[in-house]
Amino acid sequence: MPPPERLIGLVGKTNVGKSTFFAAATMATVEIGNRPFVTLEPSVGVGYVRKRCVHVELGLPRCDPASGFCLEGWRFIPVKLADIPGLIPGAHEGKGLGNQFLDAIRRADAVILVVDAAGATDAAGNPVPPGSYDPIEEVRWLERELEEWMYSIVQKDWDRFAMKVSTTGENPVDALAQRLSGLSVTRRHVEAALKYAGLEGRQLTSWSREDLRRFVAGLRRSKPMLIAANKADLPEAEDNIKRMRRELEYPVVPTSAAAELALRKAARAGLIRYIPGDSDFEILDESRLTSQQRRALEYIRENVLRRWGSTGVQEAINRTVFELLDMIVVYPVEDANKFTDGRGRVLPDAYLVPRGTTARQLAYMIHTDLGRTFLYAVNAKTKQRVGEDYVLQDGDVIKIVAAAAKRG
Ligand SMILES: Nc1nc2c(ncn2[C@@H]2O[C@H](COP(=O)(O)OP(=O)(O)OP(=O)(O)O)[C@@H](O)[C@H]2O)c(=O)[nH]1
Ligand SMILES: [Mg+2]
Repeated sequence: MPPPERLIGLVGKTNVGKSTFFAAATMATVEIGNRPFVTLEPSVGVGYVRKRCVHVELGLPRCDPASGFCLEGWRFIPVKLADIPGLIPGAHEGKGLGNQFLDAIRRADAVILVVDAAGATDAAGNPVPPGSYDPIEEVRWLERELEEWMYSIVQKDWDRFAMKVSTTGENPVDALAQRLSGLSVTRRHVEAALKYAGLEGRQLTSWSREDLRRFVAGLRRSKPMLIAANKADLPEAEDNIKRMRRELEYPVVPTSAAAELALRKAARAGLIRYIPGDSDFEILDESRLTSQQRRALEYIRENVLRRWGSTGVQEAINRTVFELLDMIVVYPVEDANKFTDGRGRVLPDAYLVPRGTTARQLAYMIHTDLGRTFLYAVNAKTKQRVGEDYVLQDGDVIKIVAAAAKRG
């Protein structure tokens, strides 16, 4: 069984382009519209990180991905994305669509906060002239809404929980991690939040409401977050993005989800050659373009690709996975000389695993039996044997050798 796919939640104010980002990244069909609350239910789809494929480094002519795909030497490895209905200030009190659907990000490993960097929508998501609304203000109240949502989950039955922990003498860190595992909060996150709140070593029963709030503030920070400064194609976005980069404590990636969606559609229709994440595209057949299509493509080239280097959608996903979640890519194979699996497929699997994963842990991800009967691994690039504690490096190609079993 391959490692669980990472889940990235797309969160933000209503009418900022979350569904457009989702549609561009997954090529799924979802409703998009310039008014508040178009999306009513969360949906999950498959997007991809983009990385140079190891088949290029190994001098192989091609590879055979079992999932995802490889385009001109770029390997696209699946990650899950969740498109979530939009928020407005007061969502935690039920305003707009409320915040029940934030439950969709409970299991999210990281969040891309999609923000209208052009300020073209007011706090309630109504269209206004670009430049009218401050995206930094948007980020600040979104943080508050996320925190209120988490608080409502954490404080539920708190007194009884605190009492139980104190009477059973359970380790509070373990108890909290257990209690919050549904928020994909781990022991490490709990420790960081306790430290942030200055509550290390304090009895849970002695916490005041204020203490609990500070703890939740710390917890919110444990959900890694990146800002997609969307609508970056509009001229009003430029100064806002500069300010956001200066003032916000999150990575800020300028994006034009609308441009990415248009480019992917044009590529799929065979009108242009464009690999998601590229800094330019190539028109394949001038004669098939309407003048309107040509103008739209020119607009994207001038206002997005030349200005920002790419549409930013791929960069936002890549940085979320590789920087915020600190994942690396490893390629398990069964034949360390041919770089194939048992069926002769070249480099079929590209696993996203946390940095620090060992050879033995990788074996377990492939198959529990393989983990149990692990003997040693072979680094297929160097043909060297490595032991169970070998820490995998980004781009490693690894063969696992196990006892008895034929597999490996
Ligand atoms: N200029 C510009 N407009 C965009 C961009 N991305 C999305 N839009 C437009 O913004 C509007 C809202 O897009 P959606 O993707 O439906 O927004 P949403 O955040 O999913 O909104 P709700 O689901 O209603 O909360 C649409 O008119 C999109 O065409 C962008 O990068 N640039
Ligand atoms: Mg939507």
